[in-house]
Amino acid sequence: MKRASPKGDVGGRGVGSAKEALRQELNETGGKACKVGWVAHKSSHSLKTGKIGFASGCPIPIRILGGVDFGTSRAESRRWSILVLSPESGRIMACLEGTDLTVRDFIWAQNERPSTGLPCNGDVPTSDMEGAAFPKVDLSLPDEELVPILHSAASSWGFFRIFNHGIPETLLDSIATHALHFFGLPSSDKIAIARNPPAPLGYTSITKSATIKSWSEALHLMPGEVRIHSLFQRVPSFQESQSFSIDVIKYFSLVGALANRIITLLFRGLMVDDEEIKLVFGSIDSSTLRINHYPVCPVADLTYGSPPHKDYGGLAILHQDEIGGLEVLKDGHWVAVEPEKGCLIVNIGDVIQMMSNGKYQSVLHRSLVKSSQPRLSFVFFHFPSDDSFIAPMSKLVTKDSPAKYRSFYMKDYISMFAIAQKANHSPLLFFEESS
Ligand SMILES: O=C(O)CCC(=O)C(=O)O
Repeated sequence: MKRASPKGDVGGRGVGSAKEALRQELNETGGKACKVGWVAHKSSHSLKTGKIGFASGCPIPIRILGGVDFGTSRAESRRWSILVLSPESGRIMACLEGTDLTVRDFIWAQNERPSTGLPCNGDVPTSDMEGAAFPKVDLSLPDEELVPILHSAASSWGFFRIFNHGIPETLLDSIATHALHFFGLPSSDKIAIARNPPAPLGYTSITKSATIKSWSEALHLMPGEVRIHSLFQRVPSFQESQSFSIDVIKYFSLVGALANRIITLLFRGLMVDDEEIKLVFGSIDSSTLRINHYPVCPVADLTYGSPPHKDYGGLAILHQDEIGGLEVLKDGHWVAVEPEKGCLIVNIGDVIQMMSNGKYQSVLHRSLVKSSQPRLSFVFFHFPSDDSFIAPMSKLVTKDSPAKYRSFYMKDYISMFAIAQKANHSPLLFFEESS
């Protein structure tokens, strides 16, 4: 195979001939030549005019599909985009614009890849543990029946599915549709609201998250009509921003109430009074919504959409589309959480682990990406407000079960997050009694 230089000398073939060349390749090799084609292009203008180029830095087999004149500017030639083409149709399935990265930047070390996984004790890792029944909870049951069910699910798995949760399917679908339109905008539009940590709101591009090698882009939102409206005003091309904002505001209110109900019932299962929980989780003002978009990935088995992590807030409630990719670590095995229409997925975060004095555990989870389809998920993270005082609940601290954690104000805990993230652990580790 001929490798073209970054200056692009392969001669400006159009999309039609590129598709034809790809089809021919696939025919000749019995469809094994390549799963996806990688090409670089200069700008969306050259894309529109049908000029596509060559691959670079790609560790999997590459086909030269066509050529493009990269112009004379060096800077311009470095701002490549990555296109993923369907081998069947030659159709463009994903386009990551304006990135200096190569696919290689997303590849994890051999022993950290999804197929090798985390502690599997030498067993062959599996994404679906035989006999493991991922808990599923019907929230239409009366509270007194739910208390032991939720207690059992949270104690054994730290993760569970919920249905009959009261959030309309139409609202979930509408948020997903609007979000996909947002992610479909040119990156130059999306980065108008680029998130600048510690600022909590905004867009994170695949480029920005590359230090932790996540094949994902995300939109981070917080409650507050004015806050959300003014954010989207900065993206005029996002024409449905108003209806999206209305959906998001409605969702915050519904999912926030849902999270509070679940947390209250979980703590009832530990004999903790509702009022004590309300003091910490009564408001959703510090909670966030992260909408994750995982584009089609040509090195899906070598990278993650979201690498193994625990959630450091209180409780998370996730909605995923029908593609699937979420996996939870259970007894040393990664278990796939299959998508199920109408269900949401709940997991315990570090703050609830702390308040329950370790009775409920925050569990490692990860999301995988696909080489054939993009995926969308959105996660509501329920955080206590910054001035909340967090401590193991007094009823759960006894002579036989001493406090495992030192108390903290939420703002102090959050301020440790950046340091903790660099060391790849939870800020909770700083507050363990033994440390
Ligand atoms: O998208 C997923 O399946 C998981 C997302 C997640 O864990 C996160 O955003 O923290």
